[in-house]
Amino acid sequence: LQHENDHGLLVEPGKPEVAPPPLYQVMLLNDDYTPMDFVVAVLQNFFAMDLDKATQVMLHVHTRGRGICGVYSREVAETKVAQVNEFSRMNQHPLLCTMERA
Ligand code: NFA
Repeated sequence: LQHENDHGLLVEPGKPEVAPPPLYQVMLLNDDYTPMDFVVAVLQNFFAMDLDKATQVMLHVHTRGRGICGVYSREVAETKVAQVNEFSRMNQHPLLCTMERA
């Protein structure tokens, strides 16, 4: 009998699942207080960006209000969001990381 997999899709037991998992954009939101160099360090350390790319993305978030850090499966995106927000709070910065369906 059909049942739902982790992503809410109907699947046949024993039949291989070929559909890719849903993807999520991990976003950073601008604020007035988090230092630019802290945001750059977050992008380098949690999203594997080099200094030039991290600076570009930070300036995009700063000028446009939000920006995409990366696109991941739900599990990976949830872990990135939790780790970035924990790290920001640990350093007393209000930087906010969120995720949304791609
Ligand atoms: N707007 C922040 C500042 O002027 C920098 C910032 C960029 C914060 C990107 C959050 C995200 N210090």
